[in-house]
Amino acid sequence: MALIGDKEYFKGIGEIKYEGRESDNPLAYKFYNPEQKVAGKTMREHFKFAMAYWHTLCGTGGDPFGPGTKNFPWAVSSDAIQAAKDKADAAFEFVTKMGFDYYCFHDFDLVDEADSLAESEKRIHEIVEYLKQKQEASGVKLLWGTSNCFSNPRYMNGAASNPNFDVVARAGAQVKIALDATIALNGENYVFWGGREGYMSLLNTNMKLEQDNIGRFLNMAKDYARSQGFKGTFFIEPKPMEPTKHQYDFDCATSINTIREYGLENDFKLNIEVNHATLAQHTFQHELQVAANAGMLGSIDANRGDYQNGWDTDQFPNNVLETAEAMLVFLKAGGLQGGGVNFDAKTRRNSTDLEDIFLAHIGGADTFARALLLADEVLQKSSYESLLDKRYGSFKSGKGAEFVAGKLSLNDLYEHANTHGEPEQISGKQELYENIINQYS
Ligand code: XLS
Ligand code: NI
Ligand code: NI
Repeated sequence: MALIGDKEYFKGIGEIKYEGRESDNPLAYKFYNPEQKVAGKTMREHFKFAMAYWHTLCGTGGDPFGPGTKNFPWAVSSDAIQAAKDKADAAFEFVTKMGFDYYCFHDFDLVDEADSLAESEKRIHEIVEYLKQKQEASGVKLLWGTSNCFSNPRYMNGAASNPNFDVVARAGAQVKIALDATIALNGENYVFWGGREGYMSLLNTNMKLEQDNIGRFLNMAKDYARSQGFKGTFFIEPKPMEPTKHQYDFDCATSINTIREYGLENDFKLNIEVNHATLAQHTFQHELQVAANAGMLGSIDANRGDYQNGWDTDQFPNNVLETAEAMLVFLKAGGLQGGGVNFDAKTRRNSTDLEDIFLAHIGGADTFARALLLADEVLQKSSYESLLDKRYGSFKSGKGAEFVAGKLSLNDLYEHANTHGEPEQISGKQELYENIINQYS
């Protein structure tokens, strides 16, 4: 591990290896075997696991009731650039030790925002040069970049949807700088999560203008990035609420409408987060399927919520059966288009050992790996596919096939119904499907 010199942050932890489910080494993969092939691709290729800079390096555990609890040894320098370099060293040491290939960031995860736009841009340039060297030395790549246009108080009324043009322009400048950074680092994708793009009360909101402004803004960003040679995919990351009451990118279906309404369908796909899906009262697999149906299954933010409360708790994935249902959709859709599986997840406030960050990511990777293996077995060995096929068998021949081919009129349906009597009762067999998933777990 040539990268890591005397400045090792995660001391006593070496490279995390696959040891199989019999291993009792907590710092080893039990199911994630990067080179193992599943459905024609290695697990490494299927997942493209990524570390989220914001949670892993910046999130010290503060909540509305108290400050951070975690003392990160890379967060000590009072010099912004030095602190940013220390953080980058810790980031690359972590990703390398995990055996992951990717990381993701917001602009101001990399380095603290300065007092002026010009100084902030200078800082970003400096840290991007440093990251370039780190990428080259380690082979670690940038899955996506994004811009934090929601934390600074100037964005309290939104960024691209702000009622004040000056703020919209400021957000534009920030996105331009973040795009430049992403392109300079060969970022494979660029994400728009609509932080405060939404509203709290319709009384003071011109929704039509705000949404049209978002459409204009996204088109400008896309045109600029393309003019700079960016070849990757743009993602919208849906979320129904938090921080605003009504977010404009509520869920996948809503975001697909935004993409189509503003003519972005050739450049944009979706980045789907588990906890955002459940906040929208959907399942994660539902959201993946909606995206896949539109050819927009781009990337995943892996985490999970909590059954007993209703906010974005961003916990690490650990529910194999639920993830397996998602992996069924994932495999049948042929995987992700351009993106990967980014752990947008944080350890709990009282998980204060540096080791916990490793344990959390190992658990997340193992959950996805085990779920992928389970889903693949179900598709290969069980009657699942044939059951599903049989359920829709009436559309394969006769009038059903003509209906699917668009050859029937409403009158034809009327004739058919009149000559066929009461339709036979056919069970949906949900419990049988559920038992099959269980059988292969
Ligand atoms: C917040 C979002 C955010 C995006 C990136 O809920 O998940 O972290 O992934 O801006
Ligand atoms: Ni996210
Ligand atoms: Ni989130």
